[in-house]
Amino acid sequence: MTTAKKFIILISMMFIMFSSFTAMAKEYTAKGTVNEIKSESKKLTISHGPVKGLMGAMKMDFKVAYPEMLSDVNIGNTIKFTLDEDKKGNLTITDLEIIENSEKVMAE
Ligand SMILES: [Cu+2]
Repeated sequence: MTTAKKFIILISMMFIMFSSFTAMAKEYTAKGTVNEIKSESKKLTISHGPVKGLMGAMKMDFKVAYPEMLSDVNIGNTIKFTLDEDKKGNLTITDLEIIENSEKVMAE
């Protein structure tokens, strides 16, 4: 086998591996208001706005990736957060930031 052929096969394999990897985890960005901080279960109850491609506006619990994230927020804070969806459809907040000027995020 020529070096060029080996190289093409290697590139193809890398591409296949990369595409299956990106297909495993999906990421979404959402906005919401913190209703409750559940330290024991590492969850935040959030009234969130519509999440494009995932779900409409509702109030629900989200698990946070790191427990420290729970102390970054206060009840009533409006936050912008990143949701990670794994293969099984489990959602985890992997990043969040408090939005200074709290705007209405729930569709009314
Ligand atoms: Cu929801």
